Amino acid sequence: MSRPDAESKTEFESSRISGKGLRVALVVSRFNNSITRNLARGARAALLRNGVRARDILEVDVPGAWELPLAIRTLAERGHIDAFVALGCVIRGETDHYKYVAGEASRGLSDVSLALGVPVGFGLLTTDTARQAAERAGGKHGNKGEDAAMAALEMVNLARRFARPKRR
Ligand code: INI
Repeated sequence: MSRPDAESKTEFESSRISGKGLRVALVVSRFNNSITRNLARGARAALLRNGVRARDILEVDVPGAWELPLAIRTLAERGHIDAFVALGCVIRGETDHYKYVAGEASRGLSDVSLALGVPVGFGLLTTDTARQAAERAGGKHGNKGEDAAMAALEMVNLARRFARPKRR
């Protein structure tokens, strides 16, 4: 049985989310870029709306979803970034390729986030059709890029709330 929309949407603690003073990187796949451009647009708008300064948003692109995890690790090693937003789109084709790209990219994003201890908003669409993807990239099902950006900010805020006090 399908669930009502309100229950299946990601819920954010909007009142608790602030992006003030944060540096955030959008890592965007060029594969299916008519979709991923819209994800990036939604993510950027959400960051700006929540207090991240335009100059503190870094945007880099990569060939496909497969490359997202390594790009994040590389950026994390080069400079201070408070959170990442990974944006990509894998559409099921006729072959098993979909399964490997979608599965391994997803696993890689989880691995890199846990290994670095840095939030990675998961904005990787995995859909059966291009239409379903478009509906989730600024269409009738919202914009998952925006959701991923909000999730990343919320996780930075959570870490700050529970930060250990500095020893004197
Ligand atoms: N990359 C995507 O981001 N989405 C896809 O749907 C996709 N498909 O279907 O193949 C895809 N493949 C490319 C992959 O991410 C790598 O960029 C490529 O294999 C080079 O390493």
